[in-house]
Amino acid sequence: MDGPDTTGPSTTGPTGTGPKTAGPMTTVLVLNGPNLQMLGARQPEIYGSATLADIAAACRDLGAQLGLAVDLRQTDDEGELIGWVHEAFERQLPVVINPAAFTHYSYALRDALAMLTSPVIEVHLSNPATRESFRHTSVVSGVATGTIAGFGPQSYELALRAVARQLNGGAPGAPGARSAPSASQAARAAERS
Ligand code: CA2
Repeated sequence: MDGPDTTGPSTTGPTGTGPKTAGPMTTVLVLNGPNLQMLGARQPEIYGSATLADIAAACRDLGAQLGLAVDLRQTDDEGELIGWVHEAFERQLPVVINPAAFTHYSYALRDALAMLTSPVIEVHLSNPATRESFRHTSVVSGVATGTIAGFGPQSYELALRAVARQLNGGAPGAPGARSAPSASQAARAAERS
């Protein structure tokens, strides 16, 4: 499970078996950082027994219900991950991202995510706040719309639901950084549309 999913749709209109919601499907990039291809094989006591392929299938199923075409990717390479964030910027796509260990130290990833004007949901399978102290810092959280952690594979499903809500105007009373974009973010988004 790595690299762009070229088997699935990119951006597409509804099909006969497509979304229950009306209108074209929005592609959401579900990006995964280093070692997450090992899910299901190691440390099930921390990360559960589901594989990344299981998570991808569940995300695609839920995405179809929400009108989202899920493009799930994984890489161990920081540069490749940042390249995918640049792609999200160019295509103005929402992002769900489990940055794995990059969460805790990659300022380069943070800077890339900070460019986005689309929703960015940080997800974690485990709850890093309950683990070693080095995991208590996320350099990504401050530029994410929101963070969902500790629910195992369900974290991804909750994140997709959050994306769908954000694309429909956001949840009332939840003024996330990106549900109320800054003036400069809004200006950049307007320039590119
Ligand atoms: O809980 C999460 O989702 C994490 O992002 C997972 C990262 C960890 O560095 C973060 O602190 C929290 C680790 C991903 C490695 O995944 C493995 C899966 C199975 C076996 C070994 C590693």
